[in-house]
Amino acid sequence: MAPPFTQLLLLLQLLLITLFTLTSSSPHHQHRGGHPLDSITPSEFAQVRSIILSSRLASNHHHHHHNLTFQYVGLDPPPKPTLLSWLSSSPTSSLPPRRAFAIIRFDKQTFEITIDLSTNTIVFDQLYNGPEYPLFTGEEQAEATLLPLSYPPFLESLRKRGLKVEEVVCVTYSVGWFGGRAKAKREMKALCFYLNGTVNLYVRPLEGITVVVDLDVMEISRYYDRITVPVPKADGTEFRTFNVEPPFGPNVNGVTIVQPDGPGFVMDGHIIRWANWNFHLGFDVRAGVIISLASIFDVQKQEFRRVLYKAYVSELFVPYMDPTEEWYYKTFFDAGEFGFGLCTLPLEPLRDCPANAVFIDAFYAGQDGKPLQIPNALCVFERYAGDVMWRHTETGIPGQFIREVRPEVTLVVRMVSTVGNYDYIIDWEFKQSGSIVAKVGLSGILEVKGTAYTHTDKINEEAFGTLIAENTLGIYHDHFLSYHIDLDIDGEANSFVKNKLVTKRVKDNSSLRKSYWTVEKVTARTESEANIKVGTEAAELVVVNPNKKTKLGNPIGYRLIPRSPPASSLLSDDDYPQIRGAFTKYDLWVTPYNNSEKWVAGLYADQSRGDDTIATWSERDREIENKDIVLWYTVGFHHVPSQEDFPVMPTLSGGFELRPTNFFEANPVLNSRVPMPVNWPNCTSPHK
Ligand SMILES: *[C@@H]1O[C@H](CO)[C@@H](O)[C@H](O)[C@H]1NC(C)=O
Ligand SMILES: *[C@@H]1O[C@H](CO)[C@@H](O)[C@H](O)[C@H]1NC(C)=O
Ligand SMILES: *[C@@H]1O[C@H](CO)[C@@H](O)[C@H](O)[C@H]1NC(C)=O
Ligand SMILES: *[C@@H]1O[C@H](CO)[C@@H](O)[C@H](O)[C@H]1NC(C)=O
Ligand SMILES: *[C@@H]1O[C@H](CO)[C@@H](O)[C@H](O)[C@H]1NC(C)=O
Ligand SMILES: [Cu+2]
Repeated sequence: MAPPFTQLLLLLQLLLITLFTLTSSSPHHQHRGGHPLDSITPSEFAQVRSIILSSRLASNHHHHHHNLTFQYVGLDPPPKPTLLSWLSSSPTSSLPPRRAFAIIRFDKQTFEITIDLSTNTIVFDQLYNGPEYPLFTGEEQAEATLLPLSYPPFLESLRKRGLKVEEVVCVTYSVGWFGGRAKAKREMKALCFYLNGTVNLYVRPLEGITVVVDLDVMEISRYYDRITVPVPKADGTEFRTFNVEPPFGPNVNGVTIVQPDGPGFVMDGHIIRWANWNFHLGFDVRAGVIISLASIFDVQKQEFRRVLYKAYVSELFVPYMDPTEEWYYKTFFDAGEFGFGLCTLPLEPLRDCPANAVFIDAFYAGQDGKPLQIPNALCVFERYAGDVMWRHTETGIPGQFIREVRPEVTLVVRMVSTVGNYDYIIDWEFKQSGSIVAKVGLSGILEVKGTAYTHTDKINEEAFGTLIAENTLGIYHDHFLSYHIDLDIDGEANSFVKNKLVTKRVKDNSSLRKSYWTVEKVTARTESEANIKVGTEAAELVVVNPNKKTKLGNPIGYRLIPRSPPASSLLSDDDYPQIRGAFTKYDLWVTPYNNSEKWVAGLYADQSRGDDTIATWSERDREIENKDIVLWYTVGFHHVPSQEDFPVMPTLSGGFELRPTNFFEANPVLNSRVPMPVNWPNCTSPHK
């Protein structure tokens, strides 16, 4: 949460881009206007801006008296039936109407506006009068963080502590919601940090000082200086290579991946074709990367088969576990409040992504509606990590030694979102065997609390965290990423099946064994039957197409395999953050597809009250059997900080795999080929 947007904003202003039109040249469904799922282009952002500005300001000559800010602008994708019928139409058929959705603040009110970009008209424009608020913009946060630096009571607090204002930077935090019914002001809290020549700002908090900013008038509305805590030491907080002190770590020999003949994937507009996979790559300022229309070529059937209609991170909820005055409200919705895409920053070639990576820029609307560019926001690369796709050595046949091995080469799409202190590395990996692996890596800086304690033996009260450095508590917290996973296994009509593994007793002394386990298949008929706390029962989580069977009669399916220990919420159901982040109650929810159910914690996350979450949608307990269904799986982490997380945290990973289960008639990579020999001029292989 809470990016230090000041510097970022400067960077972005430098990057203000010249408009251009995306050109695409390609046969299949890449008509002249691109693909219907392409993200809003820079020229379209400009179009949205000009339509909205003229709708609000045209007849008014005093526009400088109005405040109009763009809190969100993104693609309003065509309804699924429209898109599917377009996909199955002839490649020359015209594109479905192209729409953008915008949430603006206009004179302290929120409006939802849908724009038809093809006809250049507003098709929907309505006031949202509820108590919840849209995403923050980077610009307003940057402005808010500067306010304390010229606020006399804050300067007085610094003077009392003997600190220099030039060394202070502030960061904005969402305020949450704690039960009041009345509509509250659109506020953020600003907390400040003491650099004093260092750069690891988050580990040097000015604990005890809280500034509340009213965003609509951009003024400090309340100020608290309640406690004085020493600023943690600067020693040991450095993380930049050129400044870290010896002794250094061991040397590792140079290593790289080379593809002298170029990458093995093709980008056709925003469609990526690689090995047996095809998918569309999109970007949204709220969700970050969006994978759509993933289908896989079935060698035996000689056709592409549909697997995934759409997948993205729908929310990232990070509640802290310190209920005291300075910390209780820290319950962040990093997608719905801060914009998981907005916090995406340029990737560093050769470090964030390997040498064979191809980089892709992303665009979003700034607060003034003008397009901004994030260069190198995404990278796509083939990964060869030395792993084995499949193998067998046969030694059982006298006189023969048979060995077959296939090395595993996969395709990865990556982005990194740095939401303030934390860095989230988001990967989507496609395997030739049909698996799609979603992975998140957590790195960056912990959100720490300044304390007087310098040794755990001295702590004589509840500390709500681990002492990870002198005067520095790493507060217990969670990271919950809810993935929207709209699988369409060979078509939309799918069912969710729990393949329960149950223990059986051997009856009637018919065997020397006393027990064994077997599979009981339970199809979830309604939403409530699908909710699962993974790990509390042994079960495979399978999405099947009940209308299609393999030649042998097994239902065609894909299963979801957690790649990290599940972690559902430990908060009580009546706690306010839990009401807002209700999706964390279960690891998995299944809903029938509904175009308006995109954000698992609600369209409006800032100061949300839990009125529009998956828990409220699912109260209807809709039928999900043999329907177009969506899985919402939470990759969760209960984070008990440890000293190794200081001053910057080594990556901790989690995720899940979507793996074919009776989808193919047999091993789909039986006939896969070993990658082509590397043709690298002027290099001789050491292996003769
Ligand atoms: C516009 O914003 C300024 C501060 O940024 C505020 O003082 C003023 O009240 C706002 N005006 C309206 C009409 O909302
Ligand atoms: C700031 O840096 C100076 C010089 O290194 C040091 O003497 C002082 O203690 C530091 N202050 C804080 C609060 O860290
Ligand atoms: C199973 O074997 C046990 C011990 O040999 C015997 O007591 C019991 O009656 C047997 N049960 C059945 C159902 O045959
Ligand atoms: C879609 O979801 C929204 C929000 O949950 C709901 O208001 C609407 O009635 C749903 N539409 C259908 C067709 O179920
Ligand atoms: C290989 O060597 C030749 C002759 O020395 C040189 O002209 C060429 O650029 C080299 N190619 C590469 C890829 O290094
Ligand atoms: Cu953490």
